[in-house]
Amino acid sequence: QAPPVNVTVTGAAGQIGYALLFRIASGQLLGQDKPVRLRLLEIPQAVKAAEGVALELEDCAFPLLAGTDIFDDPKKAFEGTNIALLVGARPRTKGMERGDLLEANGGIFKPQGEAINAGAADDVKVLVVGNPANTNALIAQANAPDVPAERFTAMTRLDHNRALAQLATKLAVPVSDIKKMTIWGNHSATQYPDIFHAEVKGENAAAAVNDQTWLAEEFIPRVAKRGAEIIEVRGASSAASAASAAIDHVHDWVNGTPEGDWVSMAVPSDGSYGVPAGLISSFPVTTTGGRYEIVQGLDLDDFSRDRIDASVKELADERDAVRKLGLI
Ligand code: NAX
Repeated sequence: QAPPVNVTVTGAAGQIGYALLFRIASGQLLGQDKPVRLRLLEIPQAVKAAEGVALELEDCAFPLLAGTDIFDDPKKAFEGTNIALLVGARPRTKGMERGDLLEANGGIFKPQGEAINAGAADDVKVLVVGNPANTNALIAQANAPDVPAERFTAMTRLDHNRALAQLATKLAVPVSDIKKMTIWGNHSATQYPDIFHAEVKGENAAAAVNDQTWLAEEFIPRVAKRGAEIIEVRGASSAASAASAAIDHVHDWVNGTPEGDWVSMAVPSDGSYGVPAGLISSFPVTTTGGRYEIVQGLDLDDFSRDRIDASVKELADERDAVRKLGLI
């Protein structure tokens, strides 16, 4: 058997962690031929809870799980790590301004970026789930100058999957009939789920829907605000669906996207589609051999352009704010 792949998960005792770790250990993250060793990072107060999760992981007797180690020190947690899933973050609490939120998360993602820089494996791939995910990824990346910038990504796959599900319901087709969905911009309410390049059994999805009012007034806001809808109905924020999207994101990054389809990932912009270089913004990407490429050459009409620009502007504002705070 191959040597185990080291997977570090932060916020391991949280609700996404609880939905994520068992799927990683069962082989769904990397594949059924890839043993994994889990490295869990938590804050000291939550280490005991993480130990409880580790006991349960043990009780699953997963054949692919080579072991679980628990840390409260990022330097140790990221030592030798190949895949880093940064889930733990500082949530927004009542009365907190955006600047306070960015600063509090800077206190988490700056040292984690430094720890990745210092000790991660040469092939490390990083996915940031903890919000504000795009800007937290930017902070980590800026503090890991020796790691190639493109290894830092943020999660918009949950938004992508939500968009697939909403469109499939609207057209009364299975989700597997839909290809080439795209989420552009920030993982926030300004994100733009784009069906103009999506296909339903090879036909253009926007043409198949043929309902601009539904698109602008139902689909886009419902996808963008689905997180709030889940909180309202479930009484807690999305956890299993977020974990599932994290599995999809890393799985496809490592194992490749199928011919004729793409996925959405927030990745450092290379200037494609007028998104300022360096911003970690969501794009349509294809992956092969463990590398991703931004899909090129898509035409954007004014409707799409305006929405992408608005979301990208929000990302630029967040970047400026964390720059002022000295975090990048
Ligand atoms: P929980 O509050 O259940 O768990 C977070 C865990 O992180 C806690 O156990 C906490 O002790 C730990 N933590 C805090 N600071 C840490 C640090 N410095 N190092 C290590 N661990 C630390 O939150 P959960 O529901 O699991 O959500 C986690 C994050 O995912 C949140 O920031 C949330 O906003 C974000 N989400 C992102 C999504 C996306 O699509 N990108 C969707 C789902 C989710 O809202």
